[in-house]
Amino acid sequence: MKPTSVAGHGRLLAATCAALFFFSASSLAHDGIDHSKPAPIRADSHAPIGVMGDHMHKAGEVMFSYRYKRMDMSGVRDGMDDLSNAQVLATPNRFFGAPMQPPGLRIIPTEMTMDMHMIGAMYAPNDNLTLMVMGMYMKKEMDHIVFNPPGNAQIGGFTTKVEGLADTKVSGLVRLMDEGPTQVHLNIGVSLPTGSITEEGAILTPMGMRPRVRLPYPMQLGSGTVDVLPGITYTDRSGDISWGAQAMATLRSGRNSENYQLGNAGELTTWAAYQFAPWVSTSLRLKGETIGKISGQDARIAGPVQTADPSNIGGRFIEAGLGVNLVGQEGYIRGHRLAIEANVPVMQDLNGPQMKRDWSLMAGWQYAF
Ligand SMILES: [Cu+2]
Repeated sequence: MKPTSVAGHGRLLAATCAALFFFSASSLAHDGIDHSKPAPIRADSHAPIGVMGDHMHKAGEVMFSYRYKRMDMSGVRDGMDDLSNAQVLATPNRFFGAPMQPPGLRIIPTEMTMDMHMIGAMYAPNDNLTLMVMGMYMKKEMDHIVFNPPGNAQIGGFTTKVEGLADTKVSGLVRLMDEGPTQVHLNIGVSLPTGSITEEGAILTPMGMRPRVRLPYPMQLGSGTVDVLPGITYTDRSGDISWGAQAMATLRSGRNSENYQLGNAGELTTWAAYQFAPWVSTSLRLKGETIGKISGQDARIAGPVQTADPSNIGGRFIEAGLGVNLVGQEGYIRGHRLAIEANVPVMQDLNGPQMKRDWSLMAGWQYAF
């Protein structure tokens, strides 16, 4: 554009054009965005998909999400030491002395898989509060091998399977700080005991019988207690790099109907993400976790197997995760997010003989409007 008119008017026009040019040029240089398109949505404005309650919404916004998580476990470890079958069989049976209970463990879990389907909704009644609810449907499967009463011969194996609704989480995210990219909020939640703690299955005993019994603690679907879930989340970014951290606890209240309480748990996670373009970011995450032992005992859970002993639960874990976040920018895919994250244990120090974590994978879809 060029001013073409005479003297005074010309100079005014020239100044206006120059100002307009500078304004648009500087705004282009600043964010590199063509303003004829809708503003970009950043893939890394959400944490890696494995982090829950990481972001808040603006007043009136609603978000729906679906997450799928698969977790695989195998082998047996006590503390930091892997145990051979012979070492597991040499472990004293807590229930020895009761009818049909041999002195040592005779059933060894070999593999466990968990499949979780999580449906979530978020709603922000105002800018400083986001409400969140998450329901979960869970499937668990555990393979075992069984040894005869002296423990010198394997007599067979069996698999137990359960599936059903797990516990339901309801939380509120309360904004503490909103300084440009620097965001801090409190996570205040409760877990409601919608998951069953009386799941049963058929097993094979060392005597070769196949009774149907109450399954051990790791095969139950819920905690049976109302659990309080306090936490705090920090997120930040600079240019194409974003990062965050979250501390979360699970505090059990009282004992459940079967007279026990799962251990309290604490989790600390931190991540960093790099945005290649607004629609795609990749992340690296570290997670530290501590899970306490069970207090009390379900009188209907007994057997020569490590999982029936309420002191063989939990431990200390460090996991590393690699993730990808995608978000649609235009047309009908605008605002739809897809994300995936894989986690592997870096360290696991287990409370008594338990199966080891191998890996977990989470994939999810999210859409806000
Ligand atoms: Cu959301």
